[in-house]
Amino acid sequence: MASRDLSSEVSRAILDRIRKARRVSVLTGAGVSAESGIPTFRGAGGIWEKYDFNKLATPHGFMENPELAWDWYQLRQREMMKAQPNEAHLVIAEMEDHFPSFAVLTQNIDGFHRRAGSRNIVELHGNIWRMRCVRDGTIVELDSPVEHIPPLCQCGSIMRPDVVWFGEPLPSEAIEAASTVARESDVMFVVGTSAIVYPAAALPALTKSAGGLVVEVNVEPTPVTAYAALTLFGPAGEVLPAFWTLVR
Ligand code: BJW
Repeated sequence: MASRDLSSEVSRAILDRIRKARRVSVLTGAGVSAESGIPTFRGAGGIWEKYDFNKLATPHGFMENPELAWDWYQLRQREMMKAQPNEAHLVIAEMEDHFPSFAVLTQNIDGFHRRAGSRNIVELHGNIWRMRCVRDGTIVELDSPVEHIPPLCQCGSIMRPDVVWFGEPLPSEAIEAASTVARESDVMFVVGTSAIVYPAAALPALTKSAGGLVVEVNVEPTPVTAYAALTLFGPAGEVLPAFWTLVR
């Protein structure tokens, strides 16, 4: 398939700013993994159409029925284990070698950025390949889907996925690091996020208000579209490689 030509959509001034940028970040959401076959949360065919987030992605829902939540996380671990990072993850990893300072700020828990070769990654919503004891906070790293549901800690308590559910604070070091990166970014790319879940959704506005350039990649408009210098509409796995060809 011929790659998309974006030359008429991107101004020379924007290309110049990106080429001269020293500090660059990429905020990613579920849309960046969509072409790997991982469903997004919202919109047609999204996870929340089929599953009730109150039961699966809140601390209260989990404690009411840990088996139900773990069944769902085990299913997702199996899907994510089988899937591969796509062209968008790979181009984002390639970008890291091009700029003096570069960070991936991801809301995704799938670990695909690391698998694609990105190194400086801030995971805002945790990681599906870690679990945490609900009583003593012991962390266990996983390299394959959980076998027994619910998994138990050595202390006898239930383990939970080490992810951030609604109503829970983000890990303070992650949101602090991401906020600093956002404020200092000359350019932030915002890729495949609906940009409605806070506090991550506020990061592009930090870049913008500090004088940085916000460039969005999405298949549809989001709240970021209103203030981005440029939105490239289309699947990230097609748009990002074509865009990177123009910049390099
Ligand atoms: C493509 C594409 C392709 C498709 N190419 N693009 C009002 C104001 C402010 C805040 C709140 C409020 N009311 C409630 C809150 C708080 C709440 C919140 O923001 N709610 C909003 C929904 C209103 N936030 C929280 O609760 C957070 N915590 C918090 O605020 O703590 C405060 C606190 C402080 C001190 C003490 C206690 C509390 C926590 C949020 C946690 C979110 N967790 C989840 C689940 C993670 C674990 C898991 O995966 O199992 O995180 S929910 C889900 O949403 C997941 C995602 O990371 C997150 C964001 O979604 P994302 O990634 O943007 O995906 P989608 O599906 O929404 O969008 C996909 C996009 O891709 C779309 O735009 C598509 O068009 C696009 N796309 N294919 C490019 N091929």
